[in-house]
Amino acid sequence: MNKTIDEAVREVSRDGYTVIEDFLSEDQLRASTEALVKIESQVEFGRDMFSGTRTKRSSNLVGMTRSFDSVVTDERMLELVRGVLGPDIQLSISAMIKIFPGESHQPLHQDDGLWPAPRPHQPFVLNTMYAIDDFTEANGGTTLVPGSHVSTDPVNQEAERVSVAMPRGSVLAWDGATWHGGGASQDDGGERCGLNINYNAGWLKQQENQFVCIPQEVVVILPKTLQRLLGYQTSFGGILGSAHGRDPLDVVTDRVRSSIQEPQ
Ligand SMILES: O=C(O)CCC(=O)C(=O)O
Repeated sequence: MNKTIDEAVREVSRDGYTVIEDFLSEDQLRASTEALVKIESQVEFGRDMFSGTRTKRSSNLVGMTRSFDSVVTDERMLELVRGVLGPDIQLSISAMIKIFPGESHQPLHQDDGLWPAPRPHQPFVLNTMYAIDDFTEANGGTTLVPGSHVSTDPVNQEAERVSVAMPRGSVLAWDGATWHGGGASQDDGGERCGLNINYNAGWLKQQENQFVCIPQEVVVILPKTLQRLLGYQTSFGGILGSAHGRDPLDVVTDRVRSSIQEPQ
């Protein structure tokens, strides 16, 4: 890694984003690459300017395969997420975004605009994009408007964007308030596959409904850190998010176990 997690947290706070090189291990990269090749072969290009007519997307990756578990639960990343959002965090959405040659700039937007909170507000969304290919200005590397996370007004769509160039295995992390968008890709720019894992504060609704996307029979066999990130957790001393006054993970585990034991 080319910086410490503390430095990365400070950059997100100051600039709205950070890039950490050499983040993914060889195993994480191999597993992610292999899984994304399969996933990508099953999806079509988007149909509008926002999703990108030369972009392929797939979401609910955690519901599809176990290949990304070690990335989603990577302790270094969770330290970064907690450093920005505070201790109570969860997974919001897991997705693939692959841009192909000929794509145009995605409109600038803020990812935390899904939650109608007046600005300025504390950071409550922290998004990541892992470079599964090298990201370059030519192949649609993510673009951002530095410092725009503190703006209370919408930025101009013509605002100057910084294009993130980062080698395969790096990760870009940004405050959900930072104005950004997928980059334009030149005809000879090559393809750019990104693994997009987004987190939000544990007290918010998740972008992707993890309780529906991942069957409870699967949830109970996942690593504890992932179970908690999916939302099977409480905060405020066990009050917020409880189930029948209990830890929701205990309730789900008991339910799945008893359904397995009961004769049909
Ligand atoms: O693909 C990218 O680099 C960013 C995509 C993005 O911001 C989005 O689809 O919301």
